[in-house]
Amino acid sequence: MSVVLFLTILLLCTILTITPLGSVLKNVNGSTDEDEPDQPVPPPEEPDQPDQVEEISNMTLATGPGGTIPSMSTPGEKTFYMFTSEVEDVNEEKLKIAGDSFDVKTLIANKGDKITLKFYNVDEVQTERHSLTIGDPYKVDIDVGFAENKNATFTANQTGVFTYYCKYHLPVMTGQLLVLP
Ligand SMILES: [Cu+2]
Repeated sequence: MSVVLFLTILLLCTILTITPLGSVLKNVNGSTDEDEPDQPVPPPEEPDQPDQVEEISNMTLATGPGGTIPSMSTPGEKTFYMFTSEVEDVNEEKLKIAGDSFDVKTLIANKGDKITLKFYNVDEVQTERHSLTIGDPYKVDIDVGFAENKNATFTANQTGVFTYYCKYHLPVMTGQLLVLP
């Protein structure tokens, strides 16, 4: 009888020692179970990642045939594309001003930059001329008729703020060229 009792106690002790281990193991598993709910969170992000890659690849296709995204800033060079623009609903007779403007109203460059201005007359009125003119010291005068476009290139040797304007639509059709030191 005492042997049976001893065996029973031994069995109970074994169960008691194993059970905490089991629960510890369960806790370890439990902690990974807790991590698993986080794992379903990334899957919603995963569909986004292909979209981002797609967008970037589209940008790459749109901007660079070499497959890299160009920085669009060549040291010492700046190219500006400028279009004529029209402010809608300007009653020119009542206000005594034109509704014309440049689409870009501020140009920023560094001293020494080789600046290229590309000016496009996109005015719907066929008789309307526009100019992109800068006085001293740069002496730029691009004059374009209907659907024309022309370029001008100069070096920004002098710092300061310089007004550019259209000879035909003063004083409203103006902008500022800022040349930083
Ligand atoms: Cu003009």
